[in-house]
Amino acid sequence: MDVGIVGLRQLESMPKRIFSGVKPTGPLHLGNYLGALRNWVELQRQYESFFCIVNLHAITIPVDPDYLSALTLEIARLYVAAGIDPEISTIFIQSDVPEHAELAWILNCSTRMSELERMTQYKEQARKQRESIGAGLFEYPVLMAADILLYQTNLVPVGEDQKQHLELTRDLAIRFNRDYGETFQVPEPYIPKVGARIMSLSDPLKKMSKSDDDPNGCVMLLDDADTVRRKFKRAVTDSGTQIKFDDSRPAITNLLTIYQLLTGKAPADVEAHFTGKGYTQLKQDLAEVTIEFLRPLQERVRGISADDLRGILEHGRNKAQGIARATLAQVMTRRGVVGASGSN
Ligand code: AQP
Repeated sequence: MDVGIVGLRQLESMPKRIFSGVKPTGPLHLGNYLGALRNWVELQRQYESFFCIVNLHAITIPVDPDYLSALTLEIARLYVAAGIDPEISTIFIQSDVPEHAELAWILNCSTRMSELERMTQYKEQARKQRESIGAGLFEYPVLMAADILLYQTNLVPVGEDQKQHLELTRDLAIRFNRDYGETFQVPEPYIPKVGARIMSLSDPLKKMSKSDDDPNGCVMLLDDADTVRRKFKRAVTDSGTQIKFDDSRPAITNLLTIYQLLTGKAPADVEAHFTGKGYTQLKQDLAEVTIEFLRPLQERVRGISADDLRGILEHGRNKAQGIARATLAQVMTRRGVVGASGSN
C-alpha cells in the first residue's frame, strides 16, 4: 500500500496545496467569477491547485439528470476559459474519483449528528424544503470534508457561508488524527486579499446565486449582450442620485463593485468616472463593460472542443485519483477496513 503521499505532505519544501470547487446547481454567474474563479487563476501560480466540479453535491437537491451532466461539462469549460491552466492546475469532476464518496462514508462514521444539526446552511435549506429534505443535504458538509481531506489540502478558499463547513472539516481531521494516528493534513481557510461578494441585481441584500428563482438577479457568464443590457437595465437602485460606494446604499454599491472589479480601477476613480452622471448611465456603462469582459471569455469557451475537454478532465482525474487513492488506503488501514486479501 502506498502511504508515502501523506508523509510527503509534511515536508516544508513542498508547495502548499489548495482545493476548491463549484457545485453545478446552475449556470455560473459574475459572482462566481469575481468571488472565486478570478482568485483561483491567481492562486494556481502560488499553490499546487485542485479545482473540482463537485457534482455529487448538486444531487443533494432534485435536479434533471441531463441538465446536470451538461452543466458539469459547461462549468469545466468555463474553468479553462476563465484562465485556469490545466497544465498547472488539476481540473476534475468529483464523481470521476469515487474515493470522495468512500471517504465521506468513513468520515460519516465519526461525525456526530449534533455537529451536522448545527450547520446553518442545512438549517436554512431545511426550513425551505421542510418534509422533502434529503439525508444527502444533511451530510453535505461531510462530503465536503472528504473532498478537502482526500488531497491533504493545506488551504481552502472559503466565503463567509462556508466557514462553518471548513471548521467541521478541521474538527473531523483533528479527531481522526487523534483517534487513529496522524493521517490528514488539517486545512486552513484561505481568505483572499480582495474578497468580493456580489449581490443580486434584483435584491442587493441577497447574494447573486445560481439557484436563484429570479433570473434577472444574476448576470450569467454565458449571457448574450442583449440579455446583459436588459438585466442591468432592470437592476434595482437605491433612493437618491449620488453614485458613490456607500454601505447604506447596497444596490448602487453592488453595481459600482462589479464595475470596479471588471475595469480594475480604484474606487475613487470609479466614483470620479460617474460624477455628474445618473443611474441610467451607470447601468449602461456597466452593461458595456460586462459585455466587453464576457466576449473573449465566451469565445474561449467556444474554442474548447469536446475532445480537448475530455483530455483535460481525464488528465485531472488521473492526477487527482492517484492522491485520493493513497489517502483513502491509509484511512482504511487505520480504521481496520480490509478485504479478503488482508489489504484494502
Ligand atoms: N454572489 C457571489 N459573490 C461572490 N462569490 C460567490 N460565489 C458564489 N456566489 C457568489 C463563490 O463561488 C464559488 C462556488 O460556489 P458554489 O457553487 O460552491 O456555491 P455557492 O457559494 O452556494 O454559489 P451559488 O451561486 O450561490 O450557488 P447556489 O445557488 O447553488 O447556492 C464559491 O467560492 C463561492 O464563494
